[in-house]
Amino acid sequence: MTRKIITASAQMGPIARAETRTQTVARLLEMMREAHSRGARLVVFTEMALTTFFPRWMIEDEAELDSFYETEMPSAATLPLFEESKRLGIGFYLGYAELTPDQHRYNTAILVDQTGSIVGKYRKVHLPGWAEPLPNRPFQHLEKRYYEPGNLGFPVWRTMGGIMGMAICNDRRWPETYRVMGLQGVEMVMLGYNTPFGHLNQQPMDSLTLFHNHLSLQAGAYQNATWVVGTAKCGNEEGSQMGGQSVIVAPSGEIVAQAVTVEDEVITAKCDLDMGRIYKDTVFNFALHRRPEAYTLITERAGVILPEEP
Ligand code: CDV
Repeated sequence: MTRKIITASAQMGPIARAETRTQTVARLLEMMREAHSRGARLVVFTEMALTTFFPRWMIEDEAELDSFYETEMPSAATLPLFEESKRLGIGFYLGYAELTPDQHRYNTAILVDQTGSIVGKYRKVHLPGWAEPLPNRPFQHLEKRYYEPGNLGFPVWRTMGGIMGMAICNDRRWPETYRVMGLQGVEMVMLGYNTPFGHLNQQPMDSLTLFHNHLSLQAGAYQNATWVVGTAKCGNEEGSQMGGQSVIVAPSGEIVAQAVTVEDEVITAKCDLDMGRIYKDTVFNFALHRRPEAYTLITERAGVILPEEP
C-alpha cells in the first residue's frame, strides 16, 4: 500500500495585535482550502497561529494577558477550522496559547485528523527567553514568564496513515526533541515557529538566524530518518521582524519545498512515509548501532557537565 501523503506547510505572515480570532481563523481557512485544492491531506499551521506573538511584550494587565490564550478547543471562533477539516478530509496541526481550567499556561499544538477530531496534543518543552523583562530592549522574549514547560513529553501518534509527532519552535534546535520521537519510529515531525531576528543581540549568531533554522530542521530529519515540516510565522509583526523560509524536509535531510515570501503562503510536497525506511534500516538502525549505555554512563548522574578549568 502506498503511504504517500501530500502535506502542506501554511506559513503565516504577521498577525496584528488588534487582529481578532475570527480574522486569523479566516486566514487559516483560506490556506487550508488552498492546500486542499493542491491535493493536500494534511496542513501544518504555525506556532501561536491565532494571535500575535505576545511574549515580545511585558503585559501586566491580567485580563489583557488572558485574552491571548484559548480556554477551550475548539472554541466558537476556531470551530470553523474543525468543520472545514472534516468537510475537506484534511488533517491539521495548530499552535496556540493554552490556559487550562486549573490556570496552567502552555505553548500548545494539537493534531487534528481528517475527520476533524483532535487526536494529539503537545506542549512546548524548550521555552526560550526570560521570565523577567530585560532593560533597554525594543522587544522582550518572555515565554518563561507566560508559559510553563510542557508536561506531555514527546509522544507520537499513529494517525493519517503514519507515525506522527509534534514540536514547537525552539524545540527544533534540540536533538533530544527528534531523537525521543525517532526512538518511537516517528515518520513525520510537524512544528511551527516564530523566530525574531536579533533576538539575542549577538551579531555573529543573529546574522545566521535563517541558516540555523534550516540546519536544525534538516539535521533532525536526517538523523532520525523522518519528514520534518517547519512552518513559520514571519514578516514584520508589530515592528518585530521574523524569519520565514518554511520548509518541508525529507528523511534524507533534503529540502523538498520552501516558502519564498514572508507572507501567508502555502507550500506542498508529496511525502512518502516509507522514504525513511532505508535510513532506519541502515545508517540509522538504532537497535543495531546506538550505544545507550555509553550515553548514560555519566550524563544520567550529572545532567550537565561543565568542562574543568584548563
Ligand atoms: N518562539 C521561539 O521559540 N523562538 C525562538 C527564538 C526566541 C530563539 C526560536 O528558537 O526560534
